Amino acid sequence: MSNESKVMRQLQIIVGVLAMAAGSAALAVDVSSAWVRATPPGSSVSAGFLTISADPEQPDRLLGAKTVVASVTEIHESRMDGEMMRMRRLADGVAVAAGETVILKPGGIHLMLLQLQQPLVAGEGIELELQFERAGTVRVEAEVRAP
Ligand SMILES: [Cu+2]
Repeated sequence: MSNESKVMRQLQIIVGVLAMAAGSAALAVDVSSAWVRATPPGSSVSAGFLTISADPEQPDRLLGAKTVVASVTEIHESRMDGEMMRMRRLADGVAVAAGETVILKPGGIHLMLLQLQQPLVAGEGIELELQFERAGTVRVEAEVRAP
């Protein structure tokens, strides 16, 4: 291989790496409107809600979440079972199809914050760390709102 073609090959590799980097940045999910319920005195559980929009070209999946204020954070779904509202854990997380928006909201899918380490006070904020299959770790600030 001549020196000139070696340089050309190296340039091609660099351009390829840059294209991959730009591509992965564009595939990030968008997370907005994150909030958690303030806790009444003596309560050590809360719930978190947020809106996830996937990239138009790529689906993603919320696999889990954590926050320093709770020892355990699970993904739950509420559903009516006759007259009873029941919750179940979504072990496979939450799939978000390409170009779609999924809203975690009261009465539906939510983050369950268990074994809270501190009261959640309305008007304050906590950081949520979300784990996505493709986008990786996404950190958002969640507003604490009155229940
Ligand atoms: Cu729950």
